[in-house]
Amino acid sequence: MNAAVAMAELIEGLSRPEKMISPKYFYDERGSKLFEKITELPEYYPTETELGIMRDNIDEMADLIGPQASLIEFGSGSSLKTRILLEHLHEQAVYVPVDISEDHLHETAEQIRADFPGLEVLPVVADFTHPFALPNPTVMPRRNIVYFPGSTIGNFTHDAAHELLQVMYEEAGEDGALLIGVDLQKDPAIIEAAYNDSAGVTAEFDLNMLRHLNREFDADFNLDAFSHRAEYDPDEGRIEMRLISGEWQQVSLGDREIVIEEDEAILTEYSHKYTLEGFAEMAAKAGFNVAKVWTDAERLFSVQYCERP
Ligand code: SAH
Ligand code: AVI
Repeated sequence: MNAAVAMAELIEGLSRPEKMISPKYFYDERGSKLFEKITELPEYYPTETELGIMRDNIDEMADLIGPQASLIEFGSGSSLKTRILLEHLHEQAVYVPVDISEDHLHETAEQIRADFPGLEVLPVVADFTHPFALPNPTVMPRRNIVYFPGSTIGNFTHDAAHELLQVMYEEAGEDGALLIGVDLQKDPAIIEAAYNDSAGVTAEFDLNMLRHLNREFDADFNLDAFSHRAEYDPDEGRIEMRLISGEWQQVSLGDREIVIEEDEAILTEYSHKYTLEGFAEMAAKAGFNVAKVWTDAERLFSVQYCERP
C-alpha cells in the first residue's frame, strides 16, 4: 500500500474519540511469525478446528470446487490450510495467495512452489481492503475460487465485511465461488481464553503492532508502557482487543503529535463470531448463496461454500 495513504489512515484512526489502529498493522515479518505461534497455542481453538473440518470433508470440497480451478486466497499467511486443498483438488491449475506481509508471503510462496511442482503460484502483495489487480495465469482456469480461511472475515465490522464479500463476489466471477472459514458464537469463556493465552503470545502479537509502526512509520510509542486486553462483548458477538497505555505519552507520527493519556486504550482488533444464520444473511447481501456448511462436532467453527446464484 502507498505509504502516504497508510500514514493518513493511521492518523485518522488515532484521531478518533476512541483511538484505533487497523489489525492489518499486526503483520510485519515478526507479526506473521507471532500469528503462526498463536495458531499452535492450546487455547487458540480456531486453527486446529478448521484444519480438522478441512481434513474431514476435503473430498466433498474438492468435488464442489471441480477441476482446473484458480484458488485466490485472501490473507494467505502461512498457507497451512491451503495445503490440504492443494493436495486434493482435481488438476489444480493456479494458486494466487494475496497478503500484506510481503516477506512472509514470498517465503511461503517459495515453499508451496517447491512442494507442488506444476502448480502456477502467483503471489500478490496487496492490502485487500483497497483495489488491487490480479495476475493473469498462463493457462486459463475453468473457474475462480476465492478462499478466505481463518475467520479473518471476523476482523472486519459488519459493514466492512459486507464490502469485502462484494469484492470477493466480483473476483469470483460468474461461475466462481467462495470457500470461507467463519468462527462461531459459543461459550464466551472459550473465546476469551483464546485471546488471553497463558503463554502471553497474543499480548506480544498485539504489542508488535506498535513495534511495527515505530520501525516502519518512524513512530515512537513507548512499548513498555502498554498492556494487552481482550474482552468478549456478547451483545456485539465479538472479541475486542485493546492496548492500554499505563502512562501519559506523546507519540510522533508523520507530522503529528498524538497524545495518549494514562490508562487510555487503543482499539487494535475486533474478532467477530457469527451464528450460521447471521453469516448467511450477510453473504446473501453480497450476492452469495451459502450452498454448504461444514462444522466440527462441537460447532466451534465453520467452513462455508458460497455460490453465486
Ligand atoms: N489465512 C491464514 C492466516 C490468517 S492471519 C490462516 O487461516 O491461518 C490473517 C492474514 O491476513 C495475515 O497473513 C495477514 O498478513 C493478512 N492480512 C490481514 N489484513 C490484510 C489486508 N488488509 N490485506 C492483505 N492481507 C491482510
Ligand atoms: C487473523 N484473525 C482471524 C485472528 C483472530 O482470531 O481474529 C487474529 C488474532 N488475533 C488474536 N489472536 C489471533
